[in-house]
Amino acid sequence: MPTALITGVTGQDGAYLAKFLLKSGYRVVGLLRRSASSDMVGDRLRWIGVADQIELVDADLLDLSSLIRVMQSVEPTEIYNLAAQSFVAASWHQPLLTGAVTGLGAVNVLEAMRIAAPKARFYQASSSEMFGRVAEAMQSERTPFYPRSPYACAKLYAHTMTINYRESFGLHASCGILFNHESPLRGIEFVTRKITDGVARIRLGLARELRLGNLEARRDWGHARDYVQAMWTMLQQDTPDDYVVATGRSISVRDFCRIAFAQASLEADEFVRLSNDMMRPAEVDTLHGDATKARETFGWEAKTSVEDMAGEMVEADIFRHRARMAA
Ligand code: NDP
Ligand code: GDR
Repeated sequence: MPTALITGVTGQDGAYLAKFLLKSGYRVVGLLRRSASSDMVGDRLRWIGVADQIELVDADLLDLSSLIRVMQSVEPTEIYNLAAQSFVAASWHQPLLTGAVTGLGAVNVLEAMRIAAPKARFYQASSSEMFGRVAEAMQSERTPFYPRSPYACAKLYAHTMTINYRESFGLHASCGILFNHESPLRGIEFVTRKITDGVARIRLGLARELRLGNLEARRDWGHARDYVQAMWTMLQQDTPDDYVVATGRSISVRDFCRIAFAQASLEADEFVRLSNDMMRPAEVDTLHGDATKARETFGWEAKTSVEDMAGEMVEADIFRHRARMAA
C-alpha cells in the first residue's frame, strides 16, 4: 500500500487531498503541529469525514529534526508539502515568520526527504501569487515571476529551491503552481469564504452589511476538490516537472459577490461596503491561468464552475449558522 505524508493536513487542501488519497487506497499520514487548541485542530478532517482514517504525527516545518524523524518512521512513497503561512495579507504583519515557514520550511522538508526518504516523490504547493505584477495577460509555466508580498517572495524561494533540489540531487520533486481554489473548507479570512459567510449571515438576519477591500481585484477561482487531483496526478508522471493549475476564467471580487449573493436571492450592491482597512500595501491586480500544459500532459481540467462552487459554499455557511443558532 503506498504511503502519503501530507504537511498542512489540517488546512483546506490537506482535507480534500487526504480524502482523495484514502479513496485511492493510500495509507495517509498527516503532520500535526503542536497547538493549545488541539480539540479544534481536526475540524476540517472531521467535516470531510476522514478524521478517524488518517494517522497524525507530531512535527513542525520549523523543526528539521522532527521532520527527519517523521520521514524515518513513516517511510513515505509520496510527500505533499502543503503547510504554509498561507494568508497573503498577514504576511506583511509577519514577514519573518512567513519566510521561515513558507520559504525555509519547504527546504526543511526537502532536506529531511533527501536524508531519510530520497526515493519518495515530492509535491511543492507553489502559487500563482508568484506572478504578482503579471508580465502576460494569461500566466503559464513560462511567464516570468514578479512577487508582490512577503508571502509570494517566500513561495518563490521554496519554488526555486524545489527545482534546485530536483536538478542537484535527482529528487522526484514537482511544483504545482496553483491558482486560487476555494471550498466550504476555505479559511474564513480569505475573500470568497468571507463573502459566502457574509451572505449566510445576511440571509439569516445575523448581519446587515459586508465590509470588503479591493473589489476590482481579479482572480481565477477553482474548487479545491478538483485541484488536489492535479497534485496527485503530477506525482504519477515518470518525470518530475512544474505545472500551472487553473480554470482559465478570471473574474473580479465584485463579480464573485454578485454570484454569491444571487445564490441566496440577494443583491450584492445593497449589502457590500468598502473598507480601506482591507486594502493591501501592494496588490496583485489580476491573475488568469493558462493550464494547457497540465491538460496536454495528463488530461487535467477544472470540473466545477465558480457559480456551482459559490452555491456550495453559501449552502454550507447557511447550514453552519443554522446549526449554531439551534444549539
Ligand atoms: P491553509 O492555510 O488552509 O492550511 C495551511 C496548513 O499549514 C495548515 O494545516 C497549518 O496548520 C499548516 N502549518 C502552518 N504553519 C505550520 C508549521 N510551522 N508547521 C507545520 N504545519 C504548519 O492552506 P490551503 O490548504 O489553502 O493551501 C495549501 C497550500 O497551498 C499552502 O502552502 C498554500 O500557500 C498553497 N496554495 C494555496 C492556494 C489556495 O488558493 N488555497 C493556491 C496556491 C497555493 P494549522 O492547522 O496548525 O494552522
Ligand atoms: P489571495 O486570496 O491573496 O489571492 O491568496 P484572498 O482571498 O485573501 O484575496 C483575494 C483578493 O481579494 C481581495 N479582497 C479581499 N481579500 C480578503 N482576504 N479580505 C477582504 O475583505 C478582501 N476584499 C478584497 C484581496 O485584496 C485580493 O486581491 C490566496 C491564498 O490562498 C494564497 O495562499 C494562495 O497562494 C493564493 O490565493 C493563490
